Amino acid sequence: MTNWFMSYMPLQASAHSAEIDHMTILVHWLMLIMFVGWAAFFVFVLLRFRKGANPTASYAGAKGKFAKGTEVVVALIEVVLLIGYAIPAWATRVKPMPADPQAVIVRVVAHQFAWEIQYPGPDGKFGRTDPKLLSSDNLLGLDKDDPNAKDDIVTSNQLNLPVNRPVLVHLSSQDVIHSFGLYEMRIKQDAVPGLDIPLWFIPTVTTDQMRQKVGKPDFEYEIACSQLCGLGHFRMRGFVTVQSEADFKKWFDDQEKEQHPAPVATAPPAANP
Ligand SMILES: [Cu+2]
Repeated sequence: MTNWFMSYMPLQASAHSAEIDHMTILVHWLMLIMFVGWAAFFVFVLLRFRKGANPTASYAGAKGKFAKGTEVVVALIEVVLLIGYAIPAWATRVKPMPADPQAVIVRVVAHQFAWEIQYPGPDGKFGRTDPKLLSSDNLLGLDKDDPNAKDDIVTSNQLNLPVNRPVLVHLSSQDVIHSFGLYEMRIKQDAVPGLDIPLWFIPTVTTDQMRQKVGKPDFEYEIACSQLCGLGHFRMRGFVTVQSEADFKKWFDDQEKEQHPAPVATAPPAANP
């Protein structure tokens, strides 16, 4: 059943996705057993207490201990799933990211209906953003006069990440509640206006490797907004490109050159003859 179940799931592409899937499969097993069990019990009750066999209603109720016993067993299994699997998986995700100077730190800001991505640049500091600076060509509201913003890289709906390095995302929203869903990474987190919510994961499969796995040369990891956030919710899609370290560095350097071209050196004034 595990293989059958997994064939309906997005492929795993982050370090913790197998753990999440393991728990999801256990929960589905429990639900399947309960569905069959309760359905059989329901049919049994329909037959056992049919009008023909019980012409006069009994107001005392059934005396059997079976139903109560089953409820206790189901509750116990749920406690085991919660304490043994769900809480530990949640605790790892909300723990601070493993200290790693090589981690990629990025801001993701949701708005109706797109994802704005901000990389801090080589100085490691995010430039200031301000809602007053929002405009059609500055969808992040970045304060370009802030010294920390001078080397920041800003993209729309495109998040590039290196493979096998922890990624720390600072997630926020400019307007309503959105939800940052990366299905192959088994990541989903609400983006809430006024809050900076950290989340982290380690991508383990590059986009190129995933294209080969799924046999689709145009496959892309998608950032799907997972909260109904307005009329344009259906088109609120971003993309994640997971790259080798060298490809990521090249992409980053190209963005730096494109977004922050070095000031053109002006020729010194010609000396008067
Ligand atoms: Cu949204």
